[in-house]
Amino acid sequence: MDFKLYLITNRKLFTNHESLIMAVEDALKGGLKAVQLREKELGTRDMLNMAYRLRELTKTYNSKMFINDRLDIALAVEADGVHLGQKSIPAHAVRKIVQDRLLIGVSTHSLDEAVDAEKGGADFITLGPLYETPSKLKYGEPIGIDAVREVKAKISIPLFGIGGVKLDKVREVMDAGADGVALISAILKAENIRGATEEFLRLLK
Ligand code: 3NM
Repeated sequence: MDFKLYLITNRKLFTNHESLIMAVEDALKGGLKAVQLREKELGTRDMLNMAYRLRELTKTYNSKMFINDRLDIALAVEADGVHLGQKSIPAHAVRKIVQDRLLIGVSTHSLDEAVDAEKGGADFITLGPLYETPSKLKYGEPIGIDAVREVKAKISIPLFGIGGVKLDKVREVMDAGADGVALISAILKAENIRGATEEFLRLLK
């Protein structure tokens, strides 16, 4: 994986789609090289339109783009990859369709899920939530930083720590053996999105 910072979108933090796109562009200007369009409960056509916009932008800034859950949209816009949840079509089924055309990321929350993702042919995983997140109910209780060490000892694909990762947690996550961090609010809720992105990238060097 040629990136260590993985930004995930959430349109609910913005008043409209355009301001989300502009926020992602600010992060790209700060040097972001991987973004995941994760827009649950958005209509297929709206999502496709956003994905096209993001594809254009990520090409301009030489960044990878992943689409959450929707393999059809990932294929339609020629994304770099698809990011699967535990309820998505599983990695092995996606691999059969796309072979090496798309990268496959999988969200995992335990050692078992991580091992399964690797067996299924995932290229990388996110593991979390490591820390408290604003939407605790959605992602469950924090699994803690030691989970990173435990999982890294059992898998060989890259792991991105996720869930409540802020600037002051980066060192701890990387010291536990993670290959990078994945996050939403520490960048998308920042006053200065470009500056926050630059700061994360500096710490991840
Ligand atoms: N997935 P923030 S935690 C999208 O544990 C997501 O799989 C998680 O947002 C998981 O960086 C999470 O604002 C939320 O905490 C990440």
